[in-house]
Amino acid sequence: MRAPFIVIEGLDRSGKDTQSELILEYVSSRMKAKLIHFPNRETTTGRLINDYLQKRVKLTDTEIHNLYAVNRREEEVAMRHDLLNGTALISIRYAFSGAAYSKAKDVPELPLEACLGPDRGVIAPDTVLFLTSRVADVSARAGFGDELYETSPFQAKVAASFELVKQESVDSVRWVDIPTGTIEEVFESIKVELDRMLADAASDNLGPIRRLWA
Ligand code: 2DT
Repeated sequence: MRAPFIVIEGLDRSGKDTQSELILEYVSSRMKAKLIHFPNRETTTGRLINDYLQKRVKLTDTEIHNLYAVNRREEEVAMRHDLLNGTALISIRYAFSGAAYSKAKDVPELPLEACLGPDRGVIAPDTVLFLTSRVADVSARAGFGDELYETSPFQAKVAASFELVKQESVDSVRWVDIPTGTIEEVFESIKVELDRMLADAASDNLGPIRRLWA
């Protein structure tokens, strides 16, 4: 049985970590499941990305963009193996953040096509759960401002870029905008999608692994 690949996306501090724990618990009660997170800060590329985000090293916008994409490609073999062997994957962030954050920088060397390019052909998730949120809300949350991208003007640009990325993605993935609400309300909306995917997985209806933006 091919297992589902679920991505949770959204602005910084939009509740991805909290919801992903709930998703993991829910899916784990039905099938094997793993939580992953991009950037994976544990690998060599991930440590460099971490130093960049903590403002300890400087990289060009193109260098960091490509580094994030490599950080994802490093996991492809293991991800494919898990999905084909019945382990559901829940990923906090993926190529959608990759394209949206770099596009939000609004620099000439990274037009939308260059932002999508390095991730074309990666494993496509079955569903993207996009946590909608207002910039004013996320910027008021604890810890906001610690890392490089956590400023309100930048988050507003990221929100606009996610819209562009969504338009590029709707043909190849199921993209679901999850309305804001309490933790419980948000999870209720998410559960509808999880039930659909779990039913598809159980009846072997997910189909083969697809490629993103390819
Ligand atoms: P976390 O706060 O989730 O650890 O993310 N980012 C992330 C990018 O700019 N490109 C990417 O490809 C990915 C996956 C979003 C750390 C920051 O990294 C940004 C916030």
